[in-house]
Amino acid sequence: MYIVEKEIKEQITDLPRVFDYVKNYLKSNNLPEFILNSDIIYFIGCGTSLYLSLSGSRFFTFKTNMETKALPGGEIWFSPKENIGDFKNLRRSAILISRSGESTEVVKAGEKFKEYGIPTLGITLEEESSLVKISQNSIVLPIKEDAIVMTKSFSSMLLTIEMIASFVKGEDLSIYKDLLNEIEKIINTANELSSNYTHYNHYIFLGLGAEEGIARESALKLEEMSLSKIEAYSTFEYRHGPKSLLEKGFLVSIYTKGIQAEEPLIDELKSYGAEVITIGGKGSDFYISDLPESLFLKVIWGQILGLNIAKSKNINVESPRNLSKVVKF
Ligand code: F1P
Repeated sequence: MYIVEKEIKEQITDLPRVFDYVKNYLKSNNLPEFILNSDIIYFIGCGTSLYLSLSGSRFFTFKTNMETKALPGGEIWFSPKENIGDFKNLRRSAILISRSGESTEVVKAGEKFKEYGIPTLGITLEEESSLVKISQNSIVLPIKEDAIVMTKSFSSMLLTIEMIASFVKGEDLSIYKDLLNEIEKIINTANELSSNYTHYNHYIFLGLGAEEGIARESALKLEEMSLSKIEAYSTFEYRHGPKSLLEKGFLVSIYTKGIQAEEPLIDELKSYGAEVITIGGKGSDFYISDLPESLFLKVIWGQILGLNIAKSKNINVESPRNLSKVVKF
C-alpha cells in the first residue's frame, strides 16, 4: 500500500488525537492574547498550506466576525507593502502554517512580520523547525506525515484552525467530536464513488467561501498524484470565461453550499456535456454533513479521487514529478 493511501486512512485515528490535543491547548488558555485582540489576522502558507490558509481564514471570519486575509508566504517576503501595508494603528497578527515548518517563503514571511512588529502563531508538525523558532507562539500537532503529498496534515491543521475559531466564538467544541465519528464512512464512500470517476479527460473543482480552499487543494491533490493539469475556481467565476473549454469528458466537482443559485449553474454545466458531482450537505451526490464545521472532512473527496485516478493510470503517487517534501529556495 502506498504511504499516501495509509496516511489518508490514518485520518480515522489521527484526527481524534489532534482534536484532544487542540482542545487541551485551548482549555488551558494557551491561545495567545494577540490573536484574540487582533483587528486583522493574516493566514500565511505555501501550496497545500496556502489553500488551508484560504479555507481557514474564511471559516475564521465566518465564525468570529473578525477580519482575516490569506496570502502566500512569497507575497509577504517580497511584496509586504502591497499586501499588508504599514499601518501603525491596526492591531495585527499572523498565523503561519507549514507542515515541515521549513518552506522558505513562510519562514521569510515570519521574519518580515517580526520586522513590521506583527506577532505570529505557527502551526506545524515539526517541533524543531525554523517556523517554531521564528514564531512567538506555536502549535505543534502530535502527528507525523512521511509522504511528499500532504493529506492528513491538511485536515489536521484545518481542524485546528476551525477549533480555534469556535473557541474564540465561545462555542462548545463537542460538535467536532461528533464529526470525527464520520471519517471512516466518508473515506469508504469516497472510495466507492470515485471508482466511477477515474476515466475523465479533465477535472474541475469549484467551491465558494471557505470551500474555495478545499476546491483548490483538491485540484492540487489530483495534480500531484495523477500528474494531470486540473483547475479550481471560486464557484461562480467558472461562468466568466473558463466554461468556454467545457465539453464531454469533463468532471466538475462542486463543493456545494446548497444555495439556490447553484442549481441553474449545475444545469448549465451539464448542458455543455460535462458530468457534475456535488459534495456537501443535504441533497448532494456525496453527502458529508450540513454543518459548516465539516469543512475539514470535505477534502477527503479530492484526496481519494486523486489517489484512485493515479492507481488507474499506474502512476506512483509516492514521487510526484519535480516535487520534494520540503520546498526551499
Ligand atoms: C507545503 C508543500 C506542499 C507540497 C509538498 C511540499 O509545504 O509545498 O504544498 O504538496 O508536499 O510542501 P509546508 O510548508 O506545508 O511544509
